[in-house]
Amino acid sequence: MKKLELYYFPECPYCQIVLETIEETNLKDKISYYNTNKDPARREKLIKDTGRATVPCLYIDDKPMHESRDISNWLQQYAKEV
Ligand SMILES: N[C@@H](CCC(=O)N[C@@H](CS)C(=O)NCC(=O)O)C(=O)O
Repeated sequence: MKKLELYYFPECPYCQIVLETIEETNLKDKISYYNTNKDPARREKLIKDTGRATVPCLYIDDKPMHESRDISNWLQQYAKEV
């Protein structure tokens, strides 16, 4: 199993796309969630790691992946493997 951490905030439509994919793929309980609007330390980490505060960002074994489409595609592929 990989360590999966989603940096997001619920008002973001791109995050909603990723959250829908998570529902569809039954990966909900396999991911930790950090709301960057409510967690300044996580927001700062995101900026430090990636140079921007843009969400969604999925950390896969501590490596950040941006872009909702890329994240959704990756999750769909991963769900077939676990
Ligand atoms: N192309 C990106 C767009 C993501 C995006 O624009 N996210 C907005 C929230 S809806 C955001 O994080 N804005 C804050 C920022 O860019 O610092 C994706 O599909 O993931």
